[in-house]
Amino acid sequence: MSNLDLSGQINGQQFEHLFLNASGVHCQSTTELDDLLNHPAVGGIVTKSATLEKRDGNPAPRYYELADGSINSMGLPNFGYDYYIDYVKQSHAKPTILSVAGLSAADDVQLLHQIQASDYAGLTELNLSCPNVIGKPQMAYDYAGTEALLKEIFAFFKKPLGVKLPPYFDLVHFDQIAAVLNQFPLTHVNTINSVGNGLWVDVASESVVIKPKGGFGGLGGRMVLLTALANVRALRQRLNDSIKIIGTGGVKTGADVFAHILCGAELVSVGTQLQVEGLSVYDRLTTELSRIMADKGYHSLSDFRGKLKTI
Ligand code: RRO
Repeated sequence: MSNLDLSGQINGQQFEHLFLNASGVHCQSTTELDDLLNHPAVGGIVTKSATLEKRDGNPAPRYYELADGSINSMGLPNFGYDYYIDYVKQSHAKPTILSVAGLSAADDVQLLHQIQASDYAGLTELNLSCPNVIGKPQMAYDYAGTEALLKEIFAFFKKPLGVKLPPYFDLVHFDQIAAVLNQFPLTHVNTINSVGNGLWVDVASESVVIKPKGGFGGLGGRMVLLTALANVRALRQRLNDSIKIIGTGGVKTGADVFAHILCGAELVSVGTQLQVEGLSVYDRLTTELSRIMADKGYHSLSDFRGKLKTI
């Protein structure tokens, strides 16, 4: 099992191992990012989405673990752009993805100008899908707005850039977002962000479980696996081959990882289950995935990537 090839590539950058963290989990501080990079089964890291200035985020409690996943309304707590660009500019043994999230389209443009002007040469990911900033809708649900923003960005941004997308739920919406994204030289899309604005009700206390926004928050973990797989699959069927897909959402077992790859994911990131289980989740997932691949006689992810059968 140890000689399996679990690698993937984005924009020619080799990720020796397919696993990443999902942005937001174990990636706010440099210590957490170092932990991830030092783990042998982690192929690379994604930073917490950086805003122009440091933010404390929403009031606690703002993350709650459910039997089958999680609900969060963190509100973009992060140490600010300077902190994360300093980190990714250092020399690391594995690829880095700098996630950025403006609080407005103008902020997005400014963040990307700063990256363009820096000497960072790695991957950047623009988060178009944070569901938790009060009063700020998720940009990627506005197709015309996303197109206009990407047009403005690619007029000056010449470095490798991908986007983080929210989940879509209608086949026409997959067509619409793919038609926008295919106009641009994106390196990748990362799909899905949390399923925005769910609500958990604790019946015993007759209460919501997180404080911000009256209890509404983004859903993650196993309960979103089917939505995540649908988004990976539908986008893989529609996007240019050059735009790779990072599959995010609902991964709890090696079989879930296998399913993401079958749907077309190049790499797979782990969010809620990393929060629940800690870094050892990557060892378990590697063992479980490797066993499935060995049983099926597969040697590399490319043996089955995107090869989901239909009936
Ligand atoms: O910080 C958050 O509340 C957050 C972000 Br930026 C995001 O992209 N997705 C999410 O579930 N939470």
